[in-house]
Amino acid sequence: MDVQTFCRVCNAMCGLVVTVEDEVITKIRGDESHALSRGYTCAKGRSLGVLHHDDRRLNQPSAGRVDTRMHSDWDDALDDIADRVSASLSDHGPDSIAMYLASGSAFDTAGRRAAERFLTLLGSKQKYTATTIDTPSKPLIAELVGGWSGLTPLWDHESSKLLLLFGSNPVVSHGHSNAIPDPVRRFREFQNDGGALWVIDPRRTETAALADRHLQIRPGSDWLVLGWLVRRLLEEHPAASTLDQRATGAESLTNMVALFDDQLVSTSCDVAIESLEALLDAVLSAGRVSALTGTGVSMSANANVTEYLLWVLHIVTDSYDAPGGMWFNPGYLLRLDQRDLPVSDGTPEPGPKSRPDLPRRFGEYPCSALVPEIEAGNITTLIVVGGNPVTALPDRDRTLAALSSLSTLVVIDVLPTETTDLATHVLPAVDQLERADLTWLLDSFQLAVAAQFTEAVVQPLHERRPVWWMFAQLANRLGLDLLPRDIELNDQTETQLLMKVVDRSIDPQSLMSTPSLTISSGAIYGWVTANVLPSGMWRLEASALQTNIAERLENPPQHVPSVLLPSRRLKLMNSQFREIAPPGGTLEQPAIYASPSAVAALGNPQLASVATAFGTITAKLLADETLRDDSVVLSHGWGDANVCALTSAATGIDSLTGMVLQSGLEVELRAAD
Ligand SMILES: Nc1nc2c(c(=O)[nH]1)N[C@H]1C(S)=C(S)[C@@H](COP(=O)(O)OP(=O)(O)OC[C@H]3O[C@@H](n4cnc5c(=O)[nH]c(N)nc54)[C@H](O)[C@@H]3O)O[C@H]1N2
Ligand SMILES: Nc1nc2c(c(=O)[nH]1)N[C@H]1C(S)=C(S)[C@@H](COP(=O)(O)OP(=O)(O)OC[C@H]3O[C@@H](n4cnc5c(=O)[nH]c(N)nc54)[C@H](O)[C@@H]3O)O[C@H]1N2
Ligand code: SF4
Ligand SMILES: [Mo]
Repeated sequence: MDVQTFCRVCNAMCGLVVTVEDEVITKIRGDESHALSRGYTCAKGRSLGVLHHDDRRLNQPSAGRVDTRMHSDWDDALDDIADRVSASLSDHGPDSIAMYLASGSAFDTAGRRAAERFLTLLGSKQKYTATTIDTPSKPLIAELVGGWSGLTPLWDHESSKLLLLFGSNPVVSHGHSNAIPDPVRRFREFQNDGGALWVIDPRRTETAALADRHLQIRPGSDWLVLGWLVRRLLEEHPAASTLDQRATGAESLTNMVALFDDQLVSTSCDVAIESLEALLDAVLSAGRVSALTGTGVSMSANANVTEYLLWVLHIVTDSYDAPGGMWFNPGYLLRLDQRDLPVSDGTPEPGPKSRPDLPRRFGEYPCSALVPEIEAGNITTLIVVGGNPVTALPDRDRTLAALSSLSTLVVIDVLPTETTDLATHVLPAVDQLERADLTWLLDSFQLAVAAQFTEAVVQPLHERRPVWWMFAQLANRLGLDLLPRDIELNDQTETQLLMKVVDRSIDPQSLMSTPSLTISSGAIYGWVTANVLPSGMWRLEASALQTNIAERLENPPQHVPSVLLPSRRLKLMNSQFREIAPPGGTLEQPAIYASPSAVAALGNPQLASVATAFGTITAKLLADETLRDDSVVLSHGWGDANVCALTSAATGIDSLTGMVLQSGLEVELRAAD
């Protein structure tokens, strides 16, 4: 039997057709009828059957630290956790209980909603998500310039004529905040329709290989390219003359960008001025522009200023909320255009008790505060929902010590990880093919106003349970009303919980009765300008950022021997799929990549080490001709070769978002044979 469903590993959420025989998944292929992924899948999506049946899966709850851990039945495990939560509440108050919600929960609509509601019902403010590890500059700039942190500009893939990618590699990642399924075919179609793709990246990435132009800039210099571009566009772009009609703060901006002179920018970026002039010409001839950043920018020290100048670029060229530029997807399910959004001037709340200086924004504390809060004894109970903080947070050794010191660490996952190793309780979640679901949380990251509902493809194996069920059970034990009043705990609960979301959608009937993706429209324009922007105007003044840019201009990027670049691997999703090979395929292995001349300079060793003041990682060394000589790649997510051993809060925390800087670190590359 073939069942239509969709992949819930990454934002692209590709359509899948899963062949099931007697509850055994025998094949997974791309769904040709899915209007956005059009039959495309990657190895991860095709290996979900392997994951479903894998021997290493967590199949039963267990309790105790790893060396004395025992299997337990669900009732005992939940009773024990509920007792501990209750004791934490009465002894130390609600903020002693924290939750880390990450990639493995972002696509579990019922589970994610239940987990967040559980924390809210407890009255705890201790919410942490992966957003503050890799993306906080995006909601920050959206809030400062657009008034609401949830505004996500999207590439208008049907009408734009110019796409600029700064530090993003969608051919491998399928997009950072924009979901870009079927990337190769999609970029080729865009080019065949007259669109130009420019990639700005220190590595000649898989995406750069397809691009019309690649600017192989010095790491950390994107903001100079953008500042320079804005200066010239203010002088030469026709839309600049009407800037005062759509934005406030144009004057201070004009004064600030006057400092980006040709010589300074070209030298600092290590790019010929002719290439920058060609970029300017491309923008002038396209008129409007779509430009996106990825982790090469968003996890670096320059994240906020780069994102700010990127927004300025769009606003100066009148490219936001307008055809041919970028649009804002209100979401098929989220219906942002129908809601009163909490418009704000960007003033944060203070951070948690031990670190009030680490700002609380977007309803969560930054992940950089999690370990300090545990160390201070403020958090005694942590619940991890679909995350692997040991390979995601900076300061690996400090993270290990802090997590080990917790009196209760509940980890909800599908496989054993470095984090389940530290848990006091491990709860086995259903995998994505074992649950009904909806494309919900990432609704407004999609290339169309679209959504999909799926039934569970197979029954859960063993004692695996849905995440929503775990929190409903815990809530019951604590006397909290987690489920809506009209929903009871039975076989229908999962679908009923999802129906609550569907009911608010554009067309509930068609969504529930169509097994493939339902699209209501492509790009739509105008709702942000009309409903969200304060007085219909973008705010360019952002004085904290302008001051920051002025300071940076006094000390522009210079040559350093080796900089560590972040990079996704096609077969992995962060630390996921390290041990799950696609059918007929092989596993990914950790490796350090450096340019052929950097490798030769070390004497062509087999092994190399990458070191910072905080740690050293050794792995196989491979020459990679796509890299600049000053750039080194070691992807994150590995157990032994964990790059998080190299990063530390001491290397710098961004003061506006509390993000630890994990991209663009200066490292030392050494032979290790
Ligand atoms: N296959 C796969 N897909 C994934 C993931 C995965 O692990 N594997 N993870 C998912 C997640 S959580 C995320 S956040 C997204 C990330 O999605 P992307 O951001 O698109 O992916 P990255 O590979 O991290 O791309 C970062 C790029 O920045 C470049 N870079 C490094 N430093 C600089 C710099 O200073 N300036 C510029 N211009 N470029 C720089 C790097 O060379 C690299 O090409 O991917 C998602 N998709
Ligand atoms: N130094 C450095 N650090 C980084 C990065 C970097 O580039 N460099 N990248 C960062 C980025 S972009 C991100 S997003 C974070 C990622 O941080 P995390 O999201 O914490 O990392 P993942 O490894 O994706 O962990 C997801 C977990 O969810 C589990 N899981 C999978 N499916 C399910 C499911 O259906 N249900 C449940 N309950 N669990 C499931 C997986 O087994 C896995 O253990 O890490 C970041 N850390
Ligand atoms: S790109 Fe791969 S991992 Fe992402 S949704 Fe598609 S099949 Fe799944
Ligand atoms: Mo991420």
